[in-house]
Amino acid sequence: MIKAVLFDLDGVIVSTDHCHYRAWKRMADEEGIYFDEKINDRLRGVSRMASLEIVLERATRAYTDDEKKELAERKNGYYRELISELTPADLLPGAMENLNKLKDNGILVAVGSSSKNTPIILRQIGLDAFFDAVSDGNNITRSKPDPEVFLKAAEMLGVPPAECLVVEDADAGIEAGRRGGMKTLSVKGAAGADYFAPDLSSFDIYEKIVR
Ligand code: B16
Ligand code: MG
Repeated sequence: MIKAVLFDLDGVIVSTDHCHYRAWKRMADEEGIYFDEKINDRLRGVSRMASLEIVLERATRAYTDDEKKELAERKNGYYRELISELTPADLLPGAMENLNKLKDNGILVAVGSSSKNTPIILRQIGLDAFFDAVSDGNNITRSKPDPEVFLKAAEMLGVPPAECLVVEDADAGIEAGRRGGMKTLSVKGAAGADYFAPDLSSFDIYEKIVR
């Protein structure tokens, strides 16, 4: 029944949360905008410009569109500096084991990420040639919770959505998978999924769901 597994990147395969946090925090501090970990949690799975709008909820003045573009670019520059230090050791526990087991059993694997930095992150963690398809922030016009990123991944693989499983750490990502007509597995407590796992180190996707 399940022929392909579509993995979210940030929070499922690798954790760049702290990199996003430090980059947004540096930009917000420079602008005198209050920002903390709790606000950062709301940015999980959300596109860069939508994230900026959340950060700017605490701003004390309005920003023009050009200024917003500059703020997003500045944050991304800081973020790029931080992710340039990622290595394969930053893969989240259980991610590689699950990916290898699925592949070894003939299941297709893809990335479905909101991040425009997906190609850089995959290169840093040594997985740039691993996946059967990569759908990311560079090939979509609508961000999660819209299903576009996962529908494009399924299309690249040539697998009907109903035969795909989406693995996500964000509520927006689970909603995207569901709206795309896919089965969903939540890690780290994302809400609304068909299946739940605390993290991938204690969960064998092939044995528990696919097989
Ligand atoms: P970028 P995912 C998402 O990745 C992150 O969770 C989210 O925090 C970030 O704002 C978004 O990518 C866009 O990232 O600025 O690199 O394009 O969880 O969908 O893999
Ligand atoms: Mg994520």
